[in-house]
Amino acid sequence: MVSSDSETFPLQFKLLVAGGFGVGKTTLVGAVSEIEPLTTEETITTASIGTDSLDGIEGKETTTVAMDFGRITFTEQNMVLYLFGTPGQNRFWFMWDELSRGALGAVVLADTRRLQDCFAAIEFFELRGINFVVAVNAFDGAHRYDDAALRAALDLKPHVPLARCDARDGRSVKRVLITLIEHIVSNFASRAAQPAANPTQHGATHAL
Ligand SMILES: Nc1nc2c(ncn2[C@@H]2O[C@H](COP(=O)(O)OP(=O)(O)O)[C@@H](O)[C@H]2O)c(=O)[nH]1
Ligand SMILES: [Mg+2]
Repeated sequence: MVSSDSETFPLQFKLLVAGGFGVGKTTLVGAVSEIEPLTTEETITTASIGTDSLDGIEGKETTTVAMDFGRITFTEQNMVLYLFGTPGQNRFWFMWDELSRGALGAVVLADTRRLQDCFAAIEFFELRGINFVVAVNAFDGAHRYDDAALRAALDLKPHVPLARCDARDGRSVKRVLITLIEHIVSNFASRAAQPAANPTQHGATHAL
């Protein structure tokens, strides 16, 4: 699926970065983007205090009003990923459908101190059949849970990858993105391998 011929035009994919307010979406996009991330951060004003919960993220001083945008090139794979950070606050839900148009997959960032904040994002992608991985962001002082406990708490389907990351560390974020791409590729492959509903097309399953 991914060509290694650098002469050919790169494969370009749109990916979303979702999760609750203050979970590290802007940080993640900024850590890997090779272009100056296009963000629309605003200082948290007294107007948004009370609207945006700051419990557990008292150090946060800015908020993404619209979205983050970044680009990352994987030269060897001749692949370019475009990252779109979704606004975390509930009052921006109306933008999600528009943003997710044409998206190949998503990273749902989770903070173990406020796991419930990513439930809405998980449900959104499940309902729309958009492939996603959950990446637990390693905040200082946050309790470390094992995978089984996290999967149970998030009610994650067994096939959904669960990753750990530090959103400030580009290499860590790249690993999450690669996990997502591998998940997408394997889902496409297994869907293509499913026996066709029409018996006359049965031979198509052997094409892989
Ligand atoms: N310790 C730690 N802090 C982080 C990490 N990711 C983000 N932060 C901090 O958490 C705060 C919120 O991050 P931000 O990217 O603005 O969250 P967003 O609302 O999801 O875009 C910022 O002060 C970040 O510096 C992380 O992996 N570890
Ligand atoms: Mg942000």
